[in-house]
Amino acid sequence: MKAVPVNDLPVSVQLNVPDGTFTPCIEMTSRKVSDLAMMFADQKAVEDLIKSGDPEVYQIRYYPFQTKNSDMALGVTMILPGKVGNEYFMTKGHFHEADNQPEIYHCVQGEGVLQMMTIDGEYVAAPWVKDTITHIPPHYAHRVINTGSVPLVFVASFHIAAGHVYGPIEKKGFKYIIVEKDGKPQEVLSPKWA
Ligand code: S6P
Ligand code: ZN
Repeated sequence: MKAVPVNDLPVSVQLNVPDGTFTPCIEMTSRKVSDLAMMFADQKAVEDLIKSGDPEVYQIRYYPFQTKNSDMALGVTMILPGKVGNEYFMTKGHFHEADNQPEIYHCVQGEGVLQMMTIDGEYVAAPWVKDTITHIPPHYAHRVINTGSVPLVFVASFHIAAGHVYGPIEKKGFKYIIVEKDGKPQEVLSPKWA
């Protein structure tokens, strides 16, 4: 993530909820199916989607509020509606590098699930609708899944010092995956944990 000059003055940005954009914004990252290839259970579906144009799964917009002695940051994520095979579009998911770093997520549009899990596999899933706000304590990896038909947009507040660790989730994923069954989202044990 980009570093910015220290600014001790108040800063406001203006959020456009429907598409998760805000102004001004320091950095935008787009993740496609190929960036998340190892995260989905159905590898044949991953290959087919990549061949047919590698669709975008989500966008993250970031603003670091770095002052002389504080380091809050804002991240707004917009996850498109869609599926890989029967598994819904989702974020990669990560642990924080610093083990005393929590985070607050606020779902401002859409519906889905926030999965949280410790390195020992202690798992909690929070069902999400518009205006659900969740505190993610330190030590819990976190991933958001869009189970709805419109873009899911959520606002994250965290410290820049939190950092990101993707490795353990890339290898083992979360204990459960969320798939569509009979037109509805269903939580099933991940093949990587079976
Ligand atoms: C940062 C915060 C979010 C995520 C974003 C994308 O700590 O949790 O801004 O970075 O939702 O998820 P991921 O797993 O691709 O970083
Ligand atoms: Zn985080």
